[in-house]
Amino acid sequence: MVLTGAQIIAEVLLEQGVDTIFGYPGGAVLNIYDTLYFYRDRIRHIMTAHEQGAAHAADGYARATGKTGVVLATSGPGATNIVTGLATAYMDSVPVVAITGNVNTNQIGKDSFQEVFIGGITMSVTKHNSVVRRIEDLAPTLRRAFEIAQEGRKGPVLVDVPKNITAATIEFEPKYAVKPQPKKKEWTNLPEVAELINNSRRPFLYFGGGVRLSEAEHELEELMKRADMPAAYTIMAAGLLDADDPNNLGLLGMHGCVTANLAASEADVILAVGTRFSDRVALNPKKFGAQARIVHIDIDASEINKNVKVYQSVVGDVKLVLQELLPMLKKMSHPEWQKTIADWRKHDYTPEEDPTRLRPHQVMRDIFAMAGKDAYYVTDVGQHQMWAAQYLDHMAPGHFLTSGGLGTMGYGYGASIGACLGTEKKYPVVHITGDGSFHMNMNEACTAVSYEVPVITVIMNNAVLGMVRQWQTTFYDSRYSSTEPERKTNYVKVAEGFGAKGYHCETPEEFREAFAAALKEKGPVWIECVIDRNERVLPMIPPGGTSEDIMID
Ligand SMILES: Cc1ncc(C[n+]2csc(CCOP(=O)(O)OP(=O)(O)O)c2C)c(N)n1
Repeated sequence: MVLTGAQIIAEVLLEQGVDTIFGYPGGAVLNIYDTLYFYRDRIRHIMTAHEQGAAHAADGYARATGKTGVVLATSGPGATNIVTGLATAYMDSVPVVAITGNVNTNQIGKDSFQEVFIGGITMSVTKHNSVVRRIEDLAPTLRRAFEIAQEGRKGPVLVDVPKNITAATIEFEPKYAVKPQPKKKEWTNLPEVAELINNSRRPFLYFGGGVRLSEAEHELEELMKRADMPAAYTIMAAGLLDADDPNNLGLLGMHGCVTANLAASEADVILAVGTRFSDRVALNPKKFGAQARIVHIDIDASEINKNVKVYQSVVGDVKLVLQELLPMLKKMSHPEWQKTIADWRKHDYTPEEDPTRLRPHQVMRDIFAMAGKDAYYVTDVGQHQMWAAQYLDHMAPGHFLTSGGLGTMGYGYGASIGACLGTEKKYPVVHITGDGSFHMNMNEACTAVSYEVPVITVIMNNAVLGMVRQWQTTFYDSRYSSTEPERKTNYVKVAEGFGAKGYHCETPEEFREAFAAALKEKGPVWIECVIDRNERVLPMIPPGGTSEDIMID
């Protein structure tokens, strides 16, 4: 059948199983939007308040469903508005396909109205991108974009489509999309890796988001059990382990648990799985795991020896590698190592309870107790993000959504909307934010209202840019330069202005009441929690530090 470029885009989306996309219209994508009008019963288009929100929504949708998220934006400012969303997805390996409109091919390179070279701009924050210059390339380029987004290490791909290409016509042949599957390889050094683990007296497992992406939670738990291997994780894997598992040492790195960081320093073998030794974990890459032989298992060969030099490496899908490794491991027990760890645990940081005011760890625990394991928890960036990672308990796999790599303030609301719509509003979605971050994305409340998305936003209002201010307290002699903005925002009124519900809470009792009411709402709710501006995220290791530099007060 002969179709226009715009129709081909819609048809390829359907081929790929896409039923929801996030975007914002404009001149260069008018043909696409006109076509979407005719496909509206099969492709749901969610119009956000801002293209950045749409990009984060596509990301949240992808993280929550495992499918590829799709964002559509017009040329020029529409395209540049999605850049932060793509960079966020890129850093956290999230499969997203971005379709941008552009000026007609004969206007490219002439500083035409709303022209930017989005391919150049996004080159370093996408796995791949292309400008479609001929109608015959449109369907294959789009299909390939979906493959690349899901293949190997997942990530965002951008396809830029000039307006005349969306109007041009060509014969279109439908194809069945096949989702790329992880590939088995010959991992010849697995017996050596197994021997290292079998002979270790102080083994330590450190894992990240790759475990979730390859759905290897079961294999990971099996490994911990069989090798009696204490484990710690990055923020990308927060909530994957049962909090009561005796081998769960908690978060690792800058704001990680004392025990986890000490264990990394004292281990004789470190198995790093689906992770990348980021500077938030290997704060001092030369000293990270100084006493250990390090084995790195990761899908991306370019991560091997990038930040930390390792003794052995296995490049491949984490689940498949672990499935082969497990039968080679002996059933071990390490009573001495476990005793040392138990002693360290006594020094782990525990904040004090206070029933009269809102303390961050209590709020997180109350949220988890009321929303439960199956809720989705989505954060913005700052102290509240770390409190969420530290104190939310054992979540269902993939139910903790956070901008780990880029640290994007403003990620949370869009991502929450994407997660909630992607999962057909089946689970509570709790958006945990700070007052600073929320001022970057609260405009998306209108999207949540329009589409009746029942996201519960908990605003941890310390009236300051808490995380930056904490650094100023610690490293800049408490000179609070531009971190105390003295905003006068009345969250309850603003929520109501958007057509949402708002609550203001100052005590645990008020919070629990508001949260219980919010869980019953059909639309978005904001709950402002007033907390002290001097609350800090502890423990903390300064950049470049080691476990010797852990601060707990
Ligand atoms: C887009 C963006 N701009 C700036 C920063 C730097 N930054 C990191 S945390 C933070 C403060 C966040 O404040 P808030 O959202 O109120 O959270 P809190 O730390 O108080 O919990 C800032 C400014 C960032 N991460 N992202």
